[in-house]
Amino acid sequence: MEKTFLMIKPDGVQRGLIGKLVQRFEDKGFQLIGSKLMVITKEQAETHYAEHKEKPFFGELVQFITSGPVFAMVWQGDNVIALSRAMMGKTNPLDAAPGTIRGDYAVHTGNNIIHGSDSQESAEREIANFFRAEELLAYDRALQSWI
Ligand code: FUP
Repeated sequence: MEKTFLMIKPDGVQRGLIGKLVQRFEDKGFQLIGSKLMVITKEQAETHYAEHKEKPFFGELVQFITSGPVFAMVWQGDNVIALSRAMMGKTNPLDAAPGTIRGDYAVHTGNNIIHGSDSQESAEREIANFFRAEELLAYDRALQSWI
């Protein structure tokens, strides 16, 4: 089953959006198989955003993502990577459609509430950066066959 790494960023946690955002992914039909509230280390942040290392906003990005607790999650389901990206909306909230998470809750690119893996390769790398294998719990749900 496909898995993705989603993370409610410090702005989403500070604004009290954890419950609402978890609800959206549960409502869609995805299964939460791991989660934790954590303050990520500078090393974890730099690994997570390694593709942006040379960008002018890299320092600010690492500073922001380590500035307070994040809510890290692993979700499972068919096409969960692409579908959760669609639910999040475009990176820049100016382009994010109403009805998406960033379209509904975010104003600036820097503080855009949530991260989601953009490919299977990123998902595997990102899950390994934040979770140990034993922290992920696969379990059967009776409702799953209806989705
Ligand atoms: P996304 O995959 O939608 O999270 O977007 P990116 O990987 O392109 O960017 C990661 C994060 O870098 C964004 F969530 C916010 C930050 N960023 C900026 O601050 N400025 C930019 O111009 C682009 C991205």
